[in-house]
Amino acid sequence: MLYTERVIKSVIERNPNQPEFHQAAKEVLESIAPIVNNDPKYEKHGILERLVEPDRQIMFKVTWVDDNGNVQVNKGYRVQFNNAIGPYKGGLRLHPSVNLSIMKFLGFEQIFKNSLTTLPIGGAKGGSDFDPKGKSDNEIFKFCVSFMTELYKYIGADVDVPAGDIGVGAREVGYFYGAYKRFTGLYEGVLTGKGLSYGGSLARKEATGYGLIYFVTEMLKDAGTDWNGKTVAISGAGNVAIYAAEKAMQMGAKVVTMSDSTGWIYDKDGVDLKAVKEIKEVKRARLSEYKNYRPNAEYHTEGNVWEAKVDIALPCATQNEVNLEDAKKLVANGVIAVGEGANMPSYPDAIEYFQKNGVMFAPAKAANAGGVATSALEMSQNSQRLSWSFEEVDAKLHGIMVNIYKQASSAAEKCGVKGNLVVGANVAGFLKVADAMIAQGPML
Ligand code: NDP
Ligand code: 2IT
Repeated sequence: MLYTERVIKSVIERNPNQPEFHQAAKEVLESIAPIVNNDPKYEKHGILERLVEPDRQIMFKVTWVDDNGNVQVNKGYRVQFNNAIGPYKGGLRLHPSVNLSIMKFLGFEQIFKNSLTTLPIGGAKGGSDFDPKGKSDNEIFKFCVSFMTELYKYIGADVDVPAGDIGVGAREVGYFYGAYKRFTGLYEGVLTGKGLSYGGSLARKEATGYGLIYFVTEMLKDAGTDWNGKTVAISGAGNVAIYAAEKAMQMGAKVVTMSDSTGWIYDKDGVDLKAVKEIKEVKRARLSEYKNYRPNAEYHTEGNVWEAKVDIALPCATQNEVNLEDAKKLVANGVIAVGEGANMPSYPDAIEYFQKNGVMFAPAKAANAGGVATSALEMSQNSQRLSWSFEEVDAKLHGIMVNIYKQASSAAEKCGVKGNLVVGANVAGFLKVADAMIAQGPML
């Protein structure tokens, strides 16, 4: 059995009941198989066995008292996967579905994504099964402080730098940061996605969504086309979805769908983003309210956004939200490109179906790397004790996304699978990390 096949088998055997982690590991290992199986140095250094085992998995109890005086208990996690090329870096997710499998798939993906950014950041992820929905501001604060009573021991500006993800935006990062500062007495860049008044970076809020559009722009350009006049389906209505929609519109596209966990909107005239921002960012309400702003739009609780006839699809909500059936619908409706804003939003058979049907496919770890890349720019600004203008950060983000596209497409070409950015991104991300691991010896 080939080296990569043996490691895939052992990942499945040694990590039972972690389907998301298996899925992420399998995709990376299958992509890099031609390279790794043809050069004995990787096996000699045990690179794959070391890569698929996190350096450390911290699991802890988070207790807090709700507004009714009841004690609540949640599970807290931080998976520090790999720090070969820089301090651990990756978001914190607050969602009831969070479990170790999801933390590990996200932390594993983050290693290669962060490598692709060309910036010095390792891979990690954390979070909790806490459900922020319907919680008061006071409850969110109490949860965040309690979470940090444990997490602060394991992080630091040069150790591990968390940020936002699902359920964690500027408000939560602020509470985490205040608690960290109180517990340690340190005023340092230990988190990114901070508010602008205390060390945050301009353009970090927009970065993942804008970066996704910059990446897809390069992919479209290679095919001789652009966003102008294209119809776009976006899932999600959170941080990534909103700013992907904003930039796509600036590029001349018409976004016709968005969704949240209770339903989805179809607005044939183009989504009113101001309304979506008010509903989701200000009121923290449900997308069903969209009809109050645009009575002619459709709101559905059945089916999903992939039913809409569009040219470009951008899944920006969560993992495994595009299955084979969805892929078939999109292809039948003439989709030309798919860009993943969320992490691992497409099932493997859906990706295969897109690729077999000539749909351009921008994989998450390349296409959504703009968020973490701008987090790394926030770290740079914090270290310098300076802050850069919006234009400066946005220009750097743009350059990084163009560079990631070049890395992924040229790696794909070198591997003999021109245009396969899944393989290209995995190979390009892997090579740098493996090189750094070999150079530093078999310590971790
Ligand atoms: P947000 O919490 O801001 O938004 C998430 C959106 O997706 C919400 O509209 C939410 O609906 C919806 N959603 C979340 N989970 C589900 C679910 N299980 N089923 C249906 N809808 C769901 O998160 P982000 O926008 O930050 O993150 C979205 C995706 O992008 C995630 O996969 C994340 O890992 C990824 N990502 C985020 C980055 C960032 O910088 N924030 C960077 C790179 C990737 P509702 O409002 O009802 O909760
Ligand atoms: O998935 C991701 O890349 C993020 N949630 C952003 C992580 C970060 O450290 O900015």
